[in-house]
Amino acid sequence: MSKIEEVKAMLEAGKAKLVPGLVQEALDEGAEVQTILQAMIDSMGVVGDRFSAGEIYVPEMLMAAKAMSKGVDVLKPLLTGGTSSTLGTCLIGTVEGDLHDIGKNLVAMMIESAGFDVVDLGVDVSATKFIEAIKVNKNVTLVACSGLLTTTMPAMKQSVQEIKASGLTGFKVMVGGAPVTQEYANEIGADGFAPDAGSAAVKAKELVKA
Ligand code: B1M
Repeated sequence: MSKIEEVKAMLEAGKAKLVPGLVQEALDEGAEVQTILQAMIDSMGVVGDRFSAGEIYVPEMLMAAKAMSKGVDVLKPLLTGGTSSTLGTCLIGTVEGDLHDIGKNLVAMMIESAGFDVVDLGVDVSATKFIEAIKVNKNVTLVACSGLLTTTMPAMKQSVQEIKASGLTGFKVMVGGAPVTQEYANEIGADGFAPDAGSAAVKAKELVKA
């Protein structure tokens, strides 16, 4: 079994103590950072499929998520470059009712490395909390809303629409997450959408420079 296959197997088994060491070993053997990251993202897909099939339950999903986070911690210094921040502040959060944060954390990391100061509002972020954060943080140029559940897509819509109706200006609003599409982003009035963390960083720059 290759080192990356071992990372995948241990992540899918929720072995949070073993995954970081295996990720480091994969790096030491010369595996590309993006290859390891993609392997871990694929494994979370496997975990989701097993959950859908009733083979595992929420605690196992949670353990896999913890293992993924620990693995990402090893990659983080290699994913984020040393760009000095000049593009302003990006507020990011997972929308109200939604506790998924792995994708949001990856997006935050990539946006930070693209040259933004990132303020992470965490998970279960209401429209009101987004708006308050726009008011209290300096030079907010981007608000990024993540959502993983179809049931919380209305909360994403509410956030985007309340932010837009708040009268506050000087920033763009971007959305993303597994159930979100460009069509949905257009429908709810977001300024931008990206399907993954890499393209989120590209889109973020594009939006604030426009
Ligand atoms: Co949940 N969960 N979960 N879960 N979970 C999913 C999302 C699900 C698809 C699993 C399944 O059924 N197959 C399903 C949603 C179904 C649906 O809505 N259609 C689901 C469900 C049902 C639930 C619960 C309701 C289960 C229950 O309680 N019965 C519950 C809801 C809790 C809540 O939020 N209120 C729940 C709970 C959990 C855990 C807490 C156990 C855990 C999350 C832990 C954590 O995040 N700290 C968890 C997990 C781990 C998953 C899966 C297995 C993995 C998610 C993940 O981290 N993926 C997931 C199955 C799956 O994704 N296939 C599942 C890896 C991550 C890197 O990808 O987050 O998609 P992702 O992010 C990507 C892109 O989406 C994009 O870039 C990222 C990186 O490339 N992206 C953006 C994300 N945000 C973006 C923002 C952008 C741009 C791009 O711009 C702003």
